[in-house]
This record gives sequence, structure tokens and C-alpha cells, in this order.
Amino acid sequence: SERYNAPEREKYWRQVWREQDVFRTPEMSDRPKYYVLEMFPYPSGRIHVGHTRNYTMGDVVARYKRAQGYDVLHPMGWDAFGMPAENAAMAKGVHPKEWTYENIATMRGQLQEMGFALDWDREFATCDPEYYAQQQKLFLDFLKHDLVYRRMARVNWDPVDQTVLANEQVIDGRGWRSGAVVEQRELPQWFFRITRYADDLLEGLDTLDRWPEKVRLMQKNWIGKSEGCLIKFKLSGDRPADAPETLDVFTTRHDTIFGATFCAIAPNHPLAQSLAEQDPNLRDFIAECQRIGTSEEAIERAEKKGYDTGLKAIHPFKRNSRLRVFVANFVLMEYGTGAIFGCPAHDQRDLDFARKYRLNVKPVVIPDGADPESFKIGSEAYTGPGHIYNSEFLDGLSVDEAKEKIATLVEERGIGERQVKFRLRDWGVSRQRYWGCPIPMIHCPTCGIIPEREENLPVQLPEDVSFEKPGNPLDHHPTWKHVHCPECGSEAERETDTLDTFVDSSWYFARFCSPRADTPVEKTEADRWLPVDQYIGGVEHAILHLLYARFFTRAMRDMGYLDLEEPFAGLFTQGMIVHDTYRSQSGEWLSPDQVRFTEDGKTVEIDTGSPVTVGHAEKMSKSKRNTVDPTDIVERFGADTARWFMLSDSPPERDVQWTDAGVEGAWRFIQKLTRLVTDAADALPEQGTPAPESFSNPAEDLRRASHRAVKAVTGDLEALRFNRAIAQIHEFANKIASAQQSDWHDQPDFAWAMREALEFITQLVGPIIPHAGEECWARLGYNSLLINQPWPEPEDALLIDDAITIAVQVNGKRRAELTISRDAEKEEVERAALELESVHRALGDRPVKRVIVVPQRIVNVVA
Ligand code: ANZ
Ligand code: ZN
Repeated sequence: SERYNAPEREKYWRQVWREQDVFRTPEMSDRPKYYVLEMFPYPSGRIHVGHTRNYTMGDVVARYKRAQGYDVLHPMGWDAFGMPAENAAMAKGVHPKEWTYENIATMRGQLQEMGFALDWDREFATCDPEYYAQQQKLFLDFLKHDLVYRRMARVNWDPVDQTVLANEQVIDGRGWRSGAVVEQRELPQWFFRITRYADDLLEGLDTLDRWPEKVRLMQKNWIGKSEGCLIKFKLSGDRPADAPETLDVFTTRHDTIFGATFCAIAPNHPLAQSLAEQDPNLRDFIAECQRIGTSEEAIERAEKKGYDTGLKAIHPFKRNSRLRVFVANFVLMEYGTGAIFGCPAHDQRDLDFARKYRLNVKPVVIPDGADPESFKIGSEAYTGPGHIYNSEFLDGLSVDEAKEKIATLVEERGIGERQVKFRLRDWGVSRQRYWGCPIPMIHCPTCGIIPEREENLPVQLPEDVSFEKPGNPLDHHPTWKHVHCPECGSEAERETDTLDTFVDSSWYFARFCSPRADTPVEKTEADRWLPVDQYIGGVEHAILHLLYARFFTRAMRDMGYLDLEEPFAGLFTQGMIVHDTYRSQSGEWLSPDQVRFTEDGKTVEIDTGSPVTVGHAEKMSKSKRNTVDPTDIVERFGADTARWFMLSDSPPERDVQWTDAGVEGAWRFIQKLTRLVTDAADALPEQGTPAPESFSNPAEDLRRASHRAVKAVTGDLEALRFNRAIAQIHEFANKIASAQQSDWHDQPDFAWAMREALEFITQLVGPIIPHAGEECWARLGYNSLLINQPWPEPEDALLIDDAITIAVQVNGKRRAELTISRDAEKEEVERAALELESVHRALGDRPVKRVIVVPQRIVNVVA
């Protein structure tokens, strides 16, 4: 038969869907709801196949749940603020707004081409003033609830570009664009008080049983709850006049207190700062430390360095032991108290430091059973379990017992206390950028910093901005920031910082419930749809985005907007699509159409014939020229081919290798499926023909395969095992194909079973390759759309592996047949027999006296 022209037919089906408005979210009903969401894209230019795998998974879930009878919400939008738009403005002179909305238009078209069942009426971009107006409203609510504040904070400052840089824009201590050595500056910054929810965010993780374990663990570590102890060390030596008498350290290993051999403070600790006033060398050292940057990773990687202040800290339990006090680059001001006692034997950083400055290494914890004489610390600190020794009154105690003892003593003596610290910091949301949500605050010389009035929202971005001068265009706009104070009317200035784009993505999922509301969310709609039942996205967002969204949900709950804590009940993190890369001998990246494969298995450049270096399975990136544009695939093979291919072979959480062979394989399957349906269609009974009384063996056999396929694929889709669902469907298709080899159409029962099989396979592929699904459904004679069909339900009797059929009698008269597993227990056979409709009828009102079961033969119900 004729080939199925996918690209052409797909266009037709998409038009039918559009005309019948089938993707519209249903009105409120009694049906259960299901909210499926994929992390919304950044409109960078074009959709990339890597994205489409993610959206295909979401689409399969959305279509499957819809068939299961759920009201499904499946929206799409754009995470549209951010640096790349400004970079494009600087590089190409396009306005960020124009650049962004043009990209959105292109990418929307590409997503529509993939046939995703998305409710486009709910679309929005975070740079739409309607969206950020509501975000500004939320900001003001946060302010009222004391969830926003302003304080000085360190930022990376690029002295050439005159701009603040994000940590990831600092590369080896230099500005990513200017190449200038980055400085640390203190600037007033806005913060969200996420730490108020630290405990709550931690505890909530336990309820997220449909999240990957590794993501929960990453969040847990990020929040980083530590139960420890604050200990005050008396200072001696030449202390600056304004310095306190004690050095407060935070430790989680107070059991190792007798192993302390030095103390260290952060370069920006107040004590370091005041010492530096008198000491130019220390000033230089501090400046050097600050060049490492503010990111924890950078600090972790840097070589451990210190500067001896000359001060001494007196050991709290050993009066005659005086510890040197260093300023050290590995101590962070932002954690604990910004000061530590160092115990080199049991902490690796301390050990590296001690080796460098020739400090004492004194082990105080020894593994149980080890010999104290021969137990030595080499280049690795001992951080394992054991008991305490070399520690006077602590000797012999376990680590936990020793901690308990020290904490109690410290509290009794008033030289410290038990403390819980979190690694989690408040969230700095200020960005000195143009293309972001303006912070709705006003600086008045008389009234201070006050909120813009709600009725004046949104504080809209000006469009006439210039990117010629370095720095924040909002700041040097001639008029925008000049306003009158809403309180006193005097001349005032708008805040020119905009919000971190992570703010935009922290509540968009809630906005989708009522995207046009003139409040951030409409309560009834949010109550109807939230939480998101299935969220799908990249593991790169496992920490910040998800944590911020969880924070926003809690904050919005406390402000009365929402009635839940956890925004995402189910989370799935998908793997990437990877692709070979090709590099010429001179090191240039080549695109796949510049190379060919020789017969003896080499890869060569088409133009020159010279050999090419192949990089296997690398992440797709424009610079390596190994990206695949979904539009090319859609035009050549059809969207279904791309959809089928991306979910085949690899488990969805793993990476999948993009190969031409794989794409062709998917295309061939779709051809095979449509051929199976088309070739059989004319010989099938009419749709809706009642089932024959009984089935011959080959027909029965086909029916079993059909019902088993339904059962198996359902289970796989429920568990998001798309590749396994596809494998089951392949097997089922082979079964149908071999059944079609026989003379099935002459036998009405077999023909009936064939229709059933073809309907089932069409329904099963529907969520994955929806265009081909509609095509087959129509070829099976239906005028209705497949997308509106309920999901098929397998008959239990046909699922039984080794089934037999036995007669059921009532008072000795044959009344029914029972199909049941050959090795069913007597009780099971009895129960199944009594459930039969015809047995009920035969019994009427008479009570059952006895049931006689002859296994594998007969059941007699005696009334
Ligand atoms: C003494 C000690 C001995 C420590 C030992 C560890 C091992 P967690 O558990 O992650 O909370 N620390 C405290 N404040 C710090 C800061 N601002 N910058 C860098 N390090 C800091 O980490 C707590 C431990 O990290 C503390 O316990 C402290 O070192 C260090 F064998 O105190 B410990
Ligand atoms: Zn004022």
C-alpha cells in the first residue's frame, strides 16, 4: 500500500485539532484533575531537540491522563527575562524586547509543529507587563510580611564594564566579557528571607515521595542543617581597642576540642578588618583573598592560605594552651560566626592548612580497636567514627557522648551554647540589569526607601534605553528613575535594580491556573489545579529553581494566596540528548553534513577526504555544531518520528544518543503501523459490532496479546517508563503483523479480534505519536477524534497466563462458564464463580448452602 506521508498528514491533523479547539483546558467538573508541566523554556532563539524530548514526555503524560478521564492542565510559557537578551542588544543592536518576542514567536511555532497538546490560551512570558505587575504585587506583599529586606552585600564588580557580575560570569577571577580582574564591592542589595523557612523546606522534603531521591538529597545538603555549638575563646595579645574580648567560633565537632591547634577567621570578619587598619600586609592579604570571588566552589578550590594576626586564643579547657589566630581564605564570613577552631587531625581543610604552616596535628578520635601507638595522621584527616583519646576528661567517650559533654560544660560555664545553623543563605535578588522585573521601590530623601503604591503597578520598563554606556541602562536613563515620592511628593528616585530571573520562575506554575487574573493568582483556580502533579525538567534545576519555588509556595500560603506547601507533587528529571561531534584536523568543528563514513569505518571530511576526529555522545551545543533542529526532522520525517525516536531505546532519565539510524527506525515503525491498519481496514467488521459468543484459538490468542499489551503499556506509562512502553508496542505490532499473515478475514471471530487489536494499538500509540494515532483511528472508520477517546481497559480474564474454562452449575444445572488461572486455589474459584452474573440470576433469592469445587473441572453451587 501507499506510504504514509507524515509531514503532510500531520499538518492536516494539527489543523483539525486547532479547529476543534481540543487543547483547551476543560471547565471545572467532577472529574479528577491532573496538572502536568514541563519547565518552561528560555526563548534563546530556536527550540533544540533536547528541549523537545522534555516536552514530548510531558505531552505523553498529558494525553494519557486525559484519556484516563482526568481534567488536564498542560500549559506553556516563556522564562523571558535575562542576560542573553541584553547581550544580543549589545552585540547586534536589537532591542531586548524585540529579540525576545521574536524568539518566542519562532519557538512557539516549533512547539506547535511538534503537535503538543498545550493550552495556548494560557501562554504568557515573564517579561509581559501583565505578569511582572503581579510579581511586583507579590514583592510588596513580601515586604509587608518582612520577607524582603535590604542590606550591604558583597558583589563581583567588573571595573571595566562598570557592572555587577553573577558568579558564573567570573571566570578565573576575571570578567567574562571584559577580561578585567574582578573586584569585590559592598553594595546595598535586596534579599528574600528564605531562611525563615529553612526548617520547613527541609522537613517538606520527606513528603515528596514522587521526587528522585538524589534531588531531595541535593536540596537537603543545600539547606545544610548543622547542629553544633558556639564556643567563646578568650583572646590575648595586642587586640585592637574596638575588638571584643572573645573570639566566637562555630563548630559541629566540639568533641575534637582537645585537638584544636589554631583558630582562623574570615578575611571580612570584623576583627580582621580592624586589625587590617594597622597592618598594610594584612590589607594586601585580604585583598588577595577577595580576588577568589564569592562563590563557594571557587573558595573550595583555591589553595588554603592564611595570615598570622599575632593574636592568641586561649583554649577554653586548657588554660596554658594558646592558639595562633589566622585570617584564612577558607573561612567564610557568611557561615556560622565566620570563625573556627582548627583541628587538623580530623578536618581535611584544617590539615592542608596545618601542613602548609607547620602547625601541630594532634589526633583525638581513634577508630575502635586501633592501636594508639601506631595510629598516625598522614595526608588524610580522619573523619570517621571511633572514640576519644588524648583528651583528658573526654577520654574513652564516643564522639556523640563527647559532644554532649562539651556542649553541657560550655553552657554551664557561660562560654557558649548549643546552636543550629543552616547553610542556606537569604536569597539576594538584586540585579543591576535592564531586562528584568523592576523592583517597585522608591528612594525618598525624606521618607527613606518606600514601596511604590499598588495602584501604580506595574512599574514598567522603559523601552527607549541605550546599551552604549556600560552599567545598568535603567540607571542612566534620562528620566525613568525620577519620580515624586508617593508619601510626601518630594523628588525621589526609583530603585534601578531588577529582580533575579529565578524570581520569575518561582511562581509561574501557579500563574498558569489563572493567567489573566488581576491578582497574582485566583484562589479557586489555584485550589483546583495545584499542586502540579507531574513536573518534568532538567536536573540542572535540582537545587535553586525548585527550592525557590518551594519557598514561594510557602510564602504565598502565608500571605493567603495558596493552600498548599509543596508546589510539585511529582518530579521527573529527564536525560539529555547527546550527539556525535566532528572535528577537522585543524581543530574546526564540522557539522554532520560535512562528513561522510567510508566503507572501512572511517569518518572523513566530504570536501577534502581528510580524517575527522569523532567525539561520541556529547552534549549538544551550537558551538560544537552538533545540534539538531527539530524543524528539519518535522519537515523530512514528521513530528511523530522525532517523538517516537526520543522516547525509544533509553530510559527517560538517561541520555539518549541522537542517530540517523534511530530516526529512520522510528520512521519505519510509523510506516508499519499505518500499513497494518490500512491493509486490514476493509476486511474488518464495522466498528461497534458486538463480540461473538466465543472465539477460536487463533482469535483468542490475538485477544490475549491485545489485552496484555494494554495492561503492560498502561503500567509503563503510569511509571513514565516510555522506552519500555515503546518496546511493548513493538512486540504487539509484530504479533498483529503475524496474525495478518493468516487467513483471518474469512473468520468473523478472528476479524473481530483483529479490529480490537488494531484499535488498541492505535489507542496505545496515541499519546506518543498522536498524528499517526488520529490517522489510524480515522482509517479504522471513526469520525470522532482519537484524542477524545477514553483509554482502553483490559479484561482480566484475558490477562491470565495459563487460563482454563470450566463449567459452573447451580443445583446441578449448567448455568455459566468461568475462565480462570489453571492453578487457582479452591477458594479463589469459589469466589469467582459466586461473582458471576448468571449464577446470581440462577440463584435468585435463595441462599447458597454449599459450593463444590472440582479443581480444573467443574463448580457446583448448591442452593
Ligand atoms: C572544629 C572542627 C573539627 C570542625 C573537626 C570540623 C571537623 P558543617 O558541618 O558543614 O556545618 N566551619 C564553621 N564555620 C565555618 C566558616 N564560616 N567557614 C568555614 N568553615 C567553617 O561545618 C561545620 C564545620 O565547618 C565546623 O566544625 C567548623 O569546623 C567549620 F575535626 O569545628 B569544625
Ligand atoms: Zn517622601
